[in-house]
Amino acid sequence: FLTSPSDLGVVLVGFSGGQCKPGVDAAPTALVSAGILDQMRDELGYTLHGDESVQDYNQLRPQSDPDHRGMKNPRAVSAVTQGLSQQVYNQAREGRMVLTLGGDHSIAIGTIAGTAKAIRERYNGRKEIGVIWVDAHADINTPETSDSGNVHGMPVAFLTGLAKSEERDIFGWLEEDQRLSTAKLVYIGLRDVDRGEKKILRDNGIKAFSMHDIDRHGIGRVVEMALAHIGADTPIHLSFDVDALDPMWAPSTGTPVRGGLTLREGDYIAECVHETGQLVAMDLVEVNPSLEVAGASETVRAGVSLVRCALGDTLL
Ligand code: 5AB
Ligand code: MN
Ligand code: MN
Ligand code: MN
Repeated sequence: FLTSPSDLGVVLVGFSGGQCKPGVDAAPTALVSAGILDQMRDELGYTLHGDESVQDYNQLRPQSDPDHRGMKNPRAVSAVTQGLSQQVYNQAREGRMVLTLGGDHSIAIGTIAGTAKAIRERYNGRKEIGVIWVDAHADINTPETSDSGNVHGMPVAFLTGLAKSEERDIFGWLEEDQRLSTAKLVYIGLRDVDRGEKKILRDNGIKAFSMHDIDRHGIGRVVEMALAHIGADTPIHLSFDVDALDPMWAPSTGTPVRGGLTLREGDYIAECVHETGQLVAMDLVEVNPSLEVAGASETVRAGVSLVRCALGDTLL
């Protein structure tokens, strides 16, 4: 599905406005300092494209940004994700794999909108992307079902059109060719899903593998079923929230939930997605080096490992 398989578009997003805890904007710098881009170049052999200096997207604050339908920082998150959708689209349009390092998970509104549009164009509207969303959370609240008002808990609702907006400066810019079908979405790792979200998942028949499913079937079978749901003919965008991992492996994140994936299970998901040859884009989000500082380097290392596995690092 990639026309230039050894070219990697890199998007570094220092942004924290989709939630309330400062520090998640520092993740791209921490990941780059840990050598993630050097490893992509020197060990995995990619040619890198895009701005390798981290953009401070927190600067992009509208003059006035009052809550809207309960959403916090709605115009800021909208402006950042709209810009990102263009940036990711520009890279994907060249046939490159696109790697985005966040930032909180609200940024996936932009990254997935960008790949969705690029893939539709590449196949003249005959193909759409599938998304594998690896997370402790479903991130499918609408502004109305959300208790927190944090947009990082809503990206999937906006991307699928389950949440819609008429205001151009508050996600009204999202167009049909930037959207994701609920049928082409699959979750792995869920264990903290809000009541309203459970109803949305049920009502729309969305495929989801919780930690319970992983305990029952094992990670091998779950990944097999998830990939079968997406289908071998479908380009994949992998959106990986580091909080899918158990806090034992990734303590430095804004909304940790115990009982999660081991690092090996996370790496295994990423390796299997790579093996399909269908991966066209990956997000790594929600690393917050300023939380649980003792475990920050562990969390960063876990993030580097997940990206390496998804982009083709092999054990043997
Ligand atoms: B994350 C919660 N469902 O909507 C909400 O980390 C948590 O991107 C969202 O997965 C967690 O605020 C968002 C309670
Ligand atoms: Mn999460
Ligand atoms: Mn998330
Ligand atoms: Mn989180």
